[in-house]
Amino acid sequence: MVSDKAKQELREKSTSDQTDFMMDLFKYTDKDQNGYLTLDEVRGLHKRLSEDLEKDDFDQLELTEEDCEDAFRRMDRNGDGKVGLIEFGRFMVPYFV
Ligand SMILES: [Ca+2]
Ligand SMILES: [Ca+2]
Repeated sequence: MVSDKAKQELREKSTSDQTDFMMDLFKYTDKDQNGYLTLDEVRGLHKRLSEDLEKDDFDQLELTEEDCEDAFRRMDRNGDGKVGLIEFGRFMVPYFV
C-alpha cells in the first residue's frame, strides 16, 4: 500500500483537494492495489476511461495508448518499471500549478 512518507510529500506539494484527487486517481489506476503502477495498469486506465466516459468526453482527452506509454516512461524516473505514489505525484503536481 501507499506509504505515509509518500502521502506526506504529496500533501506538502499540493492542496488537500489536489492530494485527494491524485490519491484517488492513483488508487483507481493501481488495479491490484499493491502501491505501484505498472505500464499494464496505466494502459488499463486508458481502457477503463475509454469505456467509462462518453465518447465525446473521451475524444476531448485526446489520450492515446502511446501517450500512456510515454507518460509512464516520464513518471518512472528511476526506470524500475514501477511508478510509486511519489513518482506519480511529482509527475502530476506541475499540471495543477
Ligand atoms: Ca499495481
Ligand atoms: Ca519507478
